[in-house]
Amino acid sequence: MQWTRFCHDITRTSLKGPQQQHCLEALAEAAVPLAPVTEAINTIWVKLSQLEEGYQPAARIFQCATCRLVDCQFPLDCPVQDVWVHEDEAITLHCDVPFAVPPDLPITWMFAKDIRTQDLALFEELQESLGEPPSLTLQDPTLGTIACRLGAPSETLARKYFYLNVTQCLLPLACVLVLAAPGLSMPKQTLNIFKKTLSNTSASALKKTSWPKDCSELVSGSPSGIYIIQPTGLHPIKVYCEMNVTNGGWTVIQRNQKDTAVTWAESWSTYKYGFGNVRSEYWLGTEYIHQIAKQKVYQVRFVIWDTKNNIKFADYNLFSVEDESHGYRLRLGSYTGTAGDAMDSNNPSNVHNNMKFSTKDMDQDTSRKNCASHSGGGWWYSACYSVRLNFKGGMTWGSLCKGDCKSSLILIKPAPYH
Ligand SMILES: [Ca+2]
Repeated sequence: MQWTRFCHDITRTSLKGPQQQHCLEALAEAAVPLAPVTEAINTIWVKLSQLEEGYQPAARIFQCATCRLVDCQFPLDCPVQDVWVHEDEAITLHCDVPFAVPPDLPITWMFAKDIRTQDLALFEELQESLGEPPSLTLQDPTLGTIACRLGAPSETLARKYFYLNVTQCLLPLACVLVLAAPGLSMPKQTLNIFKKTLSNTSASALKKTSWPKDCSELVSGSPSGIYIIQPTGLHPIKVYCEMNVTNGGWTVIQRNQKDTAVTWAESWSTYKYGFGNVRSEYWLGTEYIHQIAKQKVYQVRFVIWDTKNNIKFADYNLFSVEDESHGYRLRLGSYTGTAGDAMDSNNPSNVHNNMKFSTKDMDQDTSRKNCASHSGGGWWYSACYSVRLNFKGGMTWGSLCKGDCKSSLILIKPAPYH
């Protein structure tokens, strides 16, 4: 039973011990007035089990210790996100959540020094000063956790946590946090972490960061791995950069394997902001893909491992995704490659180029039925597909491998000038 595992993780005692018993009783008691919580806990466990990089076991325990309250109805507010502070760089954190926030919803930013936790009792509230965003100066470089709470303290709607890693703050430097909340005026929608010298502490000296806008802007010679990028107008996001193939600089927007634990059967909003583990299977987020690809002229490479694990690829010399109001419609240029031009077939019933994105709760395909419900995952469905990569249990790429492709990878980077 899930609760048994829960309580064992929380109490670290034997399965028959009194603490374990107490924990189980508390969970049972908490579940009575909140029947959907059990379901929420199960959902969260599945999601958390998919998240490893940047998510701490201790945080999971705290998280799950409080899941019997109302806080975790929205699984996406659960994971802790690492925030790295580098010299002369600033980070912008958004307290955004994948659902509409009422304009009068109270927002509280909080900070817990030196600890990595999701226990709100340990946080200090950061007071907003009149006329400017609330801020916190860290006198000494320190670790800590930043929390954003949406809703009244007695009735929390959602929380987000950011773990501040300032290990790269050098001693003569201090970190200043400038806080803001969603649903308010633009300057208040974000939390900015600035780093500056002690001799230059005026707020006007705060400097905007310059994270790479995509993986192609990483320093030459950088290895493949996880990086923070910040597309223009967006908060920093974590992505995997593929730096080894074809001159590197590729931003990985999708990765999947036949035996993935990810179901891929997610909602529109989950696809919008992404899911999975950047080190293994993941979807970067339809909105983020759109935001990255609108910065410059991009190309895309689909990499497919076929049934026999041969690597095939399909390049399109142009790649863009329209904005959400246009359904995240896909636009591809002309094809070269070894996998076959399966995204842009001549058959209108299974073409993907120029199609809107569809999920099980957002049918924008050209079929009478709901392709995403019927065929799974979220994709640029027509009626319905010749390519199905966002799928658990074997992907499809045209006639190359039908439901038994081993792995897939979708990479984008700025197109070379011709
Ligand atoms: Ca339809």
